[in-house]
Amino acid sequence: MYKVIGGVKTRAFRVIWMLEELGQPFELIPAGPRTDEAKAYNPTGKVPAMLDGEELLTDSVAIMQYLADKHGALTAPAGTIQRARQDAMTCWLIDEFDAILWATAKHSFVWPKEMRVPEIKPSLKAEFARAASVLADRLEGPFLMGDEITVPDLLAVHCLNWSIGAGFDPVDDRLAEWASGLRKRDAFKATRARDTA
Ligand SMILES: N[C@@H](CCC(=O)N[C@@H](CS)C(=O)NCC(=O)O)C(=O)O
Repeated sequence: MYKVIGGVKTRAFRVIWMLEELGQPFELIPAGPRTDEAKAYNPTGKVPAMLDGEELLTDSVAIMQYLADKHGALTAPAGTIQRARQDAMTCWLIDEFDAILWATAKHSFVWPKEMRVPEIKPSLKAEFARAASVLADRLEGPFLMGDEITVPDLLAVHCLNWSIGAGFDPVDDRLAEWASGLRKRDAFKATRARDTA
């Protein structure tokens, strides 16, 4: 059985959501970022990490894509043009969504006070809003890559939820509507339910 190290208030949410979508059983080992529990698995203290048997995997996006490939769902097959486009979308989301949110977190509470530059936050929020409108313009089907749900859908919705929690401005209505459709999925609800479990 898979073992996920982390909690749903972190990027581990993405991995748990993917496992729920795939219907794969897993054990959740609660561990906050940089805690001794996290370091017992991943020396950097970063979460999520995941054990597949004896093998430790790190980085939420790498783990999501590994699971999708391994179970042959929520992804285009490797070596196809669709997969290259899907991976481009994943990379774009890391650059334009995740990195902006993470920079905001670092300047809010992650870094020690003396390293924070709060004045940068309005600019990061504006950059995120611009990226969100670009994504809204790119929405073509029920999912980011068209008719099928894929890894970038989970990544993008997690980032949008993170942006709401971080007090960013609401995104374009088209994007909000698409995200709200994804939040109705049983796998999403099961993941969220772990927050209060
Ligand atoms: N790119 C990594 C980032 C992991 C990460 O930074 N996680 C945060 C919690 S969401 C963390 O563990 N932070 C602790 C630290 O940076 O020291 C991923 O997607 O898994």
